Amino acid sequence: MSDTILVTTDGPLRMVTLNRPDKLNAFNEEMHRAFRAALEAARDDDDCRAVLLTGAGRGFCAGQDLGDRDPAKGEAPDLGETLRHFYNPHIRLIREMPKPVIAAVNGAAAGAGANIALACDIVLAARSAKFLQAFARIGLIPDAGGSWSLTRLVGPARARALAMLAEPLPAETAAEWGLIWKAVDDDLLMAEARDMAGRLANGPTTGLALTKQAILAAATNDLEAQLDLEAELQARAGATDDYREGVTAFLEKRPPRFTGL
Ligand code: LHQ
Repeated sequence: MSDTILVTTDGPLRMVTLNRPDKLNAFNEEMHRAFRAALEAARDDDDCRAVLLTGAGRGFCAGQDLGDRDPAKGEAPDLGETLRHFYNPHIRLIREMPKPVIAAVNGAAAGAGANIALACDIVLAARSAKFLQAFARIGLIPDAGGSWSLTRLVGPARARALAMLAEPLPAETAAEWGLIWKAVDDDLLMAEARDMAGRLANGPTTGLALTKQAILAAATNDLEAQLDLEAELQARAGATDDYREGVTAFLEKRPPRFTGL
């Protein structure tokens, strides 16, 4: 098991830590493989009911390790293949994970590192963290789903400026603009993120998974298609043990004990 990704388990909560702190957790191939394996394991383990993603050291993730994709070292690398093989599967795994994925952005989130955070369901960031679409600084376009997420989260005017100017966006502005959920004091970030992720890990997992599916589909559906989808997904949510437990607990005026089933 590679030490570029650390995985710990706390009951139903899985914590995944990007761990190349000397490189601000930039991705090399070993880390790509370990990250994918950690996401697949979280997806496939029914005892895991939420994932908390963060970075070791002072950064969250500086995107691709540029030393690993240096065009000056021989033949120019095929970046399309890097995306198809590595980043695109990461983004699909996060978006399609049938349980909540929370990002605790502890420091700089740059390039694909920023866009991996934006693929998560809820993003908390330390007040000192910054989001940087660094791509234009090296002649590239936003990838790892960034051109899609940015445009939908903050609209095309802000997406274009963020991508073309490649200026760092402070966490508080990111929250004001709706790019992320919340900026919190640096020393409170991990406690707040663990608390939130722990609550979600004890939540109605199937209903939460269907919720993220509905919101993802809303990005491309028209209202008619979305109403049909809501009816279909709600039928599934309504058939869960957790729906029965939620209603019973409400009527009995006690907190629900969800099992995720
Ligand atoms: C790094 C990196 C890094 C290597 C910091 N690589 N060492 C997809 C397809 C295929 C290929 C291309 O890419 C992509 C997607 C992408 O992600 S493209 C975008 C790649 N990322 C960037 O361009 C960001 C580069 N990093 C930065 O701009 C800065 O490091 C930020 C603004 C993130 C942080 O700045 P500082 O806080 O001033 O830290 P620093 O620059 O001093 O970095 C600390 C160390 O980390 C340093 O190493 P050193 O040995 O000098 O201490 C950096 O060289 C290293 N590092 N990012 N991406």
